[in-house]
Amino acid sequence: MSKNSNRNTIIGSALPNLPWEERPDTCKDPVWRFSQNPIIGWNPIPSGARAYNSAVVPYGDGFVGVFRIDDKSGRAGLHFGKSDDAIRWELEDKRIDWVDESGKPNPNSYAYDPRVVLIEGTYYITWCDDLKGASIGMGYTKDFKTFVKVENPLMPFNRNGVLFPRKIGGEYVLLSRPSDSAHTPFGDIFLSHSPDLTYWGKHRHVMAAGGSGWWQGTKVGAGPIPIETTEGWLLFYHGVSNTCNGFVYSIGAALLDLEDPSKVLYRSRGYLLTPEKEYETSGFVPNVAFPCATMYDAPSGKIAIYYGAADTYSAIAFTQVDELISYIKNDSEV
Ligand code: BMA
Repeated sequence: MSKNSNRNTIIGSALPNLPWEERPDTCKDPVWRFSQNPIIGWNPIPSGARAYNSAVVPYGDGFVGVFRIDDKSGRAGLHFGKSDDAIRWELEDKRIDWVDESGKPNPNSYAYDPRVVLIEGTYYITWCDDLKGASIGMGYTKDFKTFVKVENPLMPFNRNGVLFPRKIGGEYVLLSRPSDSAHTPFGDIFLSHSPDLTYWGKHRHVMAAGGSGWWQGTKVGAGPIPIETTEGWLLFYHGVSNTCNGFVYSIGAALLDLEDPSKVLYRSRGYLLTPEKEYETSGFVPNVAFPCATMYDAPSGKIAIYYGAADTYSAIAFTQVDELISYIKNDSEV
């Protein structure tokens, strides 16, 4: 498949100003890194030490994002950022001030690994929140000025809450990864349904850690918002392997059934990206590649994957949807 092919595989909008770089001739892989990585380094704002595992979306003529930034006490919080090109980011020094639905302050004690999705005119944000332990936090904004925090959708312990970008069968659908209170040594991806984004049920198992590939043998967690394609929901996820030097976080992808996304149609047997570059293998937590967002240009099938590297840096990788899907299908293990 030529890189400029146009099969309209992605069901979505055009984004002609998507950051993009062609695959270098020396690279034969379906996913390749941006040559300007990392795009955000140590101490990106006066109050913050590290900005990573963050979510970005197109907004107006440019881009905005909700960034995980660890402050100089090490505590994680969420900050707003904006950019003209989705590469150079202007990050606010102050954390997002959450309010409740009546406008009263509704602070959280910590917050990390945000995802942002536009559903029917509202931007929903999910993150790992503190509900007497790690749980899924949820909020929304219409203008990236007022941020409303709503009820936690699921009980602790849980992480990696990721909403689908539209209702499926008339209901909202949320991926999550039930966990424990610390650095969980297990974890499968589940999904839950809701008629109203408040009450969640009809929980289904989606995919387990393991398989013949050791890179995802310990745990898996949903990454960016799934991308709707003619071949199914394209879900990038992180897979974790346990080594004598700790966990290693890599990136894989799966295709889920469009009508029933608890059904995995295809799943990459090998990883698509694993920590290799110094900004991935060395930092606050070495050997972590953790994707929380993608942006795409539907007509060309170009996808930019935003990932956190070594719990320190923000980085971008690229892929082309048709090539990626045929790669996954050719070496799939569900
Ligand atoms: C997970 C989360 C991520 C982090 C990863 C590696 O449990 O806390 O935020 O990137 O560990 O440290």
